[in-house]
Amino acid sequence: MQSNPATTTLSLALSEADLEVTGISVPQSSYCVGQQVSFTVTARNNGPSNITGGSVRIVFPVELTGVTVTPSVAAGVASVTSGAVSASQYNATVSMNDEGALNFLVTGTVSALPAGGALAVTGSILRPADVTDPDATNPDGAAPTDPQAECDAAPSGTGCNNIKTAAITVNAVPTASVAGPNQTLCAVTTATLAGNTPTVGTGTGRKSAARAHRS
Ligand SMILES: [Ca+2]
Ligand SMILES: [Ca+2]
Repeated sequence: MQSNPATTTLSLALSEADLEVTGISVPQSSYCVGQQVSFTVTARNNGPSNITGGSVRIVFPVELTGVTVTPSVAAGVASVTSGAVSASQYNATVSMNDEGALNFLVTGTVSALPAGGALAVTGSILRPADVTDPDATNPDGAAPTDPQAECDAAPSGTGCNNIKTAAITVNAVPTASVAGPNQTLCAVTTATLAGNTPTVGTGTGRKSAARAHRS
């Protein structure tokens, strides 16, 4: 004996949000070793859905020490639920309504000259598990954890607007062997510069004979 089929209503909400790191702004063209550096990462929800539980990650090199990160609302409705610096990363959990944006002001001290003479920094924003991002969603069903893996996954393929990088120039200590060209000397730096050796050449000299004076 069979009962009549019971009817229930099931609501499904499909959430999609194009999350983007719109840029990394650096106020100074170059910095000195020992100086405080600051830069701002801006993350935005281009919508259409609101998100809760997105992740913002900022990665910086070990030469940037004593790092603090101060978030603030850049546009619309957005907030940071939690955020912390650990090793060479800052990770935050964020909520952002459609068209909301957050600024993250990063400050730290350049403790040593980084490889290549620049601090390489990266800012990224990652979707929460229940929201798809049109250019950064791995459809494998696993919860998203790696911004680059989500960014490069099919079907959108390599690249996305969720990750931005910047190279912040740090002035090298001048060396004696390059005393000639213009160099930036940092106030906290001392350098001994050798004078340039004058160019040595050969030429023909001529001596005029003194005229005898007739009387
Ligand atoms: Ca995106
Ligand atoms: Ca992609």
